[in-house]
Amino acid sequence: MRTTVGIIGGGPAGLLLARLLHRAGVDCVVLERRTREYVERRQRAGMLEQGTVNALREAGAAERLDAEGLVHQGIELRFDRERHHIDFPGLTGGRTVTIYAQTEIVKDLVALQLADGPPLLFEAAALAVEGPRSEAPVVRFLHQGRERTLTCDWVAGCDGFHGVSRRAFPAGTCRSYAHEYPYSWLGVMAEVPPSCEELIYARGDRGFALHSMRSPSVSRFYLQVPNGTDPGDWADSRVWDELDARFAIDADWTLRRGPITAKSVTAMRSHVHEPMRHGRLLLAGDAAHIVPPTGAKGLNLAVSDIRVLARALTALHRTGESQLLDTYSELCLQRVWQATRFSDDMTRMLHAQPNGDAFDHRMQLARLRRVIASRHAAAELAANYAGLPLPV
Ligand code: RFL
Ligand code: PHB
Repeated sequence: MRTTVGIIGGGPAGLLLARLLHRAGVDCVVLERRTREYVERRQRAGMLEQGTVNALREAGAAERLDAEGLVHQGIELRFDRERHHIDFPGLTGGRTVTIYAQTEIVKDLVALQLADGPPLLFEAAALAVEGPRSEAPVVRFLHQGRERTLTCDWVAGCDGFHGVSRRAFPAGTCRSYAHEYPYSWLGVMAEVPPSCEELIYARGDRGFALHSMRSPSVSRFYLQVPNGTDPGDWADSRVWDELDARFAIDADWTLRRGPITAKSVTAMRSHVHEPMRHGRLLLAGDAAHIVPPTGAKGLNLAVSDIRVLARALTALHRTGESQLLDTYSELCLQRVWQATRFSDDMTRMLHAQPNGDAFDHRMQLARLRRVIASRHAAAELAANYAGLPLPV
C-alpha cells in the first residue's frame, strides 16, 4: 500500500487528522490496532475546551456534539466543607467548556470515516516505522494474520502512550521528561442523574474526588486511591460512602446514588517527548505527551496538535510551503508545557499527599484560599482550564 500520510492510531488524534486531511484533499490511511467496538467503548475524557469544539466543527464532525454536548459555565471547588464556584465566562471574557464524552467523539469520527473517508483499518497493528529520515518512510504492520507495509510521504504517530512511533526516534535525537504521581484514580460510571450542574473538584484529608457527568442521566466519578489499587476491592457501597465523605459540605447537598456500570483504575503521570518530529515522522497527542487528568487537558492537547499538523500538511500539499511543518514541534511543545504545568499544579493542589506533613496540607489550603480570594488567581485558573490560545 502507498499513501501520502500514514496515520498510526485510530484514537481521537488519528481520526481527527484523517478527517481534516480528507477534507483538504490530502490522501491518508489510518491503522488501528484494536477493533471498532473496543475503541468506541474505551472510557476516557469528557471535558472539551472551546477550541476543541471548534476543531470538531471545522472537521464536519460536530452535529451530535452541538445537539447533545452540555455547555458548562465553570467548575466548583470544594475544601474545608465549603463550596466555591469559579465562573469561567466572567473571568475569561465569555469562554465556556463543553461536556461530551471522548467515546462519542470517536464514534462520530469513525462513522464519518467509514461512510466517505479514506481507509481505516481495524486490527491493524503497526510494528515499526522504518526510514523516518528517508523520502519514503515505511510502516510495517500486522493485519489479518499477515505482515504488510504502508509506504508514505509522511507518517503521523497518533498511537498513544503505549504506541510504537516514539521508538523510531534513534537514541540521541530525543529526550523524555517524566513524572509519576504517588496516587491513582478509581473511575466510576453510574446510571444516575448528576447531583450537580457543574463539575466538582473536591480536596479533603481522605483524598481527592471529582464529580463529572456524561449526560443528564449518567454520572462519572473519580476517587484518589493508592497506586496498585484493585478496582475489585471497591464494592459499590464503599464507592458511594467514600464519595459521600469526600464531597461533604456544611450546606444542604445530597449525592444521588444509582447502579454502577464500570470501575477502572488509572495511573497519574506526566510525560513529554521532545522533539515531536524526526524527519518525516510527526508525533501527536498522547504518543508525544501525557498529563494527569486533573486539568482535563489530554484530549484537548491532542486536538490542538492535530489542528497544527493538518494545517502544516495541507499547506505543504497545496503550495509546497513547509514553514509550518518545520516549526510544528516547537509550536506544539510551548502549549504542551503550559498544559503540563497547569495539570501538575491542579494535581498537587487537590490531592492528599500520601506522606505529606502538616505543612504540605497548609500549603494546599493556602493555594485554594488564594484562588477563592483573588480574582487574578481565579482568572489564571479559569484561563488555563478553558484553554490557552491555540498555536495557529
Ligand atoms: P489514544 O486515545 O490513546 O489513541 C491512540 C490509538 O492508537 C492505537 N494504537 C495503535 N494502533 C496501531 N498500531 C499500534 N502499534 C498502536 N498502538 C496504539 C490505540 O489502540 C488507540 O486507539 O491517544 P490520542 O488519540 O492521542 O488521544 C488522547 C486522549 O485519549 C487522552 O489524552 C485523553 O483521554 C486524556 N484524558 C482527558 N483529556 C481531556 O482533554 N479531558 C478530560 O476530561 C480527560 N479525562 C483522560 C481523562 C484520560 C483518562 N485516562 C484513562 C488516562 C480521564 C481519564 C481517566
Ligand atoms: C471526565 O469527565 O471524565 C473528566 C472531567 C474532568 C477531568 C477529568 C475527567 O478533569
